[in-house]
Amino acid sequence: MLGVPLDLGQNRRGVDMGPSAIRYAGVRERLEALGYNVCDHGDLTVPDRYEQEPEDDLKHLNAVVETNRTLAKKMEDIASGESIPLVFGGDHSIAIGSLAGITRHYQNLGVIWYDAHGDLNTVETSPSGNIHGMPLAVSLGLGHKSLTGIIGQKRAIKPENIVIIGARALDDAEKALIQKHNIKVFTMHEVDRLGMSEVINQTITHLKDCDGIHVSLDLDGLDPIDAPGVGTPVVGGLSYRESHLAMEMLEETGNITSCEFVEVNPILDEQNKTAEAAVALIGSLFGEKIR
Ligand code: 4U7
Ligand code: MN
Ligand code: MN
Ligand code: MN
Repeated sequence: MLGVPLDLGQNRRGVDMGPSAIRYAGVRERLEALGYNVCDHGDLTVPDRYEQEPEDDLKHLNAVVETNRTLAKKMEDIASGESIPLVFGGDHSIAIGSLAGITRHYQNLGVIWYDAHGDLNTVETSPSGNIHGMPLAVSLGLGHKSLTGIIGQKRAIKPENIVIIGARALDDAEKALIQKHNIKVFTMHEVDRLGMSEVINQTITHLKDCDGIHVSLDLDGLDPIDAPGVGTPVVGGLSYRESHLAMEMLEETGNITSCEFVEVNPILDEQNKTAEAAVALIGSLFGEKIR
């Protein structure tokens, strides 16, 4: 386990407390009860928001780059062993560093992006300038060169190795990019039509040639009723039960090699409900069964 209490990839205060909230919700005990030998690497030291200069088009670029460089090195170390890296955010910009590190060990990594958003903006297309809306584009090698520089190669992830699940708030430029690169997306429309069981079956088929699969779960993929403690909630999302089913089915494949749970914001939450949902989903992704 590794916490990355970074909040500079977006505007709302509080997401830096995500790792504490997830730990407080009992993630370690949950994993130990499943028989795992848990190694907690603690939280990465991140630059403080109060010490930041205001920046215009790309907010807090240098601090986000610095944090993700450190994270990439750390992830490269953790992923090299027998262990399954489990990262707690922090905002979603930390996926830049985690994917940069993990892909040093995989030729053909698959990524499941469980999110209300596409996170496929670049500095040119971003409506907000917030880097948490850009990590998937960066992983494809698209965006500001300081960000893509972290991944160290042209692209960390191939477009055909991405599956987005739960999308319901895509910007126009993101839609164009999805079409251009033919990225597999199960929007809420497809989830409603197919059901989560079929969505996950098709996801598994889509990623069958990957040598590892990383799950990047943004808690705003869930409906705000089940996960109110997020900075960018979008109504009409994935339910708690659908999300459990998704995690359980992914666990059954035995092919998940790393994961991250991001965007938990305890300040906006209702009695740690969102962190508790994250921990329950982590339980399912690591093999917890109802029976
Ligand atoms: B998250 C947004 F414009 N697309 O780029 C943007 F709607 O990591 C939101 O998925 C990004 O929570 C949300 O700022 C990023 C906006
Ligand atoms: Mn999101
Ligand atoms: Mn996201
Ligand atoms: Mn968000």
